Amino acid sequence: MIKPDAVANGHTGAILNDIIKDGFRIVALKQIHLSAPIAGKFYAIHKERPFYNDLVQFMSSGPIVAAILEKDNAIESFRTLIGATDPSKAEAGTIRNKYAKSIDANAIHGSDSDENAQIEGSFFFSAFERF
Ligand code: FUP
Repeated sequence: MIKPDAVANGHTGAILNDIIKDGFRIVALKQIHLSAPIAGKFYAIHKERPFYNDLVQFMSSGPIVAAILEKDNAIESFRTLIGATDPSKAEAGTIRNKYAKSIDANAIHGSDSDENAQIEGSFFFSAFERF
């Protein structure tokens, strides 16, 4: 998911280009504006964390771009491509290093396991939207 900060700053095309150039295939793609309740549901796993309310507010502050991506070893490969959660710690050349400004507005989200990738993919896309 490309987050509201990166979409608002006009980085959608550059980020998708980095993702494609890294060998990912786009299976599904859409731009949508999440309501606060829907963003809260997506991040329900973080409900008890101190940053949850700010995270939900931020993730519903503007449109996001959701995608399902395919590649061998996709989870690990994508996390290498996006860099550390805190952009000040993200390696040079990573998406967060290039396009993110803070740990809360950090440009992009990647699933952390195959299981969560299935859950998160189904959160955004029906079977008819996957190719
Ligand atoms: P990541 O898997 O890299 O997206 O990171 P996490 O799942 O740990 O965190 C999810 C989101 O919560 C981050 F993208 C941004 C937000 N967050 C904060 O706002 N503050 C924190 O200290 C940690 C995470």
